[in-house]
Amino acid sequence: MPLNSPVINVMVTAARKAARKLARDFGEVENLQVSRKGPGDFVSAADLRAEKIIFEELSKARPGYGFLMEESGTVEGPDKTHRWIIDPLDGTTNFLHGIPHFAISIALERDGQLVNGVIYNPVTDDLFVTEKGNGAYLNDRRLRVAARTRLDDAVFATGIPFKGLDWHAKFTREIDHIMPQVAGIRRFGAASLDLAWVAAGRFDGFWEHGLQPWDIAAGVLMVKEAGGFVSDINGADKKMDTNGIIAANADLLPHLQAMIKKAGRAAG
Ligand code: 2AM
Ligand code: CA
Repeated sequence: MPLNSPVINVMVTAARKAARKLARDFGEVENLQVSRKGPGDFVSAADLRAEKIIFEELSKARPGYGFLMEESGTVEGPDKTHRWIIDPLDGTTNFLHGIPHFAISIALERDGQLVNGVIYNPVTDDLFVTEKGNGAYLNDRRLRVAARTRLDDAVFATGIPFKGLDWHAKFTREIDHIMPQVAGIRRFGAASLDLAWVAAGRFDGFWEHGLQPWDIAAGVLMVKEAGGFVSDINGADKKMDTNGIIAANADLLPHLQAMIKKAGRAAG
């Protein structure tokens, strides 16, 4: 891994340690598919266990840093300049269903700016790492967003709103509007990996409403360090505390933003 600063090593060590447990638990989940009760409670416990492993590893290596975690929320530390943003299991629905597409996502903020990110898929052993100013890597390969400029050629990833959200109709309009203009649309179910795959040039772009900081923090830096751009869902500067995201290369981002805006206007 060409990025091997001390802090990256700390993050990778924590991610790999949690991943070993998560991968074993995933094996068990595959067995539980056929049980009547299903794997729900088991998965919640696996999620928490992974978060605890990451929390303990990072606390040991960098005492005093703050935390924002999907399961345990905010933990303030005496060091107010650093904050870890952690999703111990992104793609929970996939994990629950035995679909091998999920990841651990860890980002580090310094003075409110993203400075490091690690996204790790324990099943494929894809390790994405990034450092502000020093690029983004998948294992040993430097990442660069795709160079495609034409919508006709573009494959975009998105997130289909799940149960309990109130923008299903808006999403349907977006699909109606965007689908005929692009080569393809994909829905894989783990936002951290969607962004990592934009960084890797696999997807030409990604949009999703309603995402939380832990879903996207590492991925946002990954995309930027691979030469891509991100905005919030309205096309404004992406802030960690606003929901929704659009990511793509410099040519396609304005097109994707415009299509999403137009679909929204169609609602009246
Ligand atoms: P999660 O797996 O950590 O929950 C998929 O659309 C993206 O939305 C994933 O990154 C997923 O992260 C997030 N998400 C949040 N709440 C969700 C839910 N109830 N069902 C599915 N995905 C959810
Ligand atoms: Ca998540």
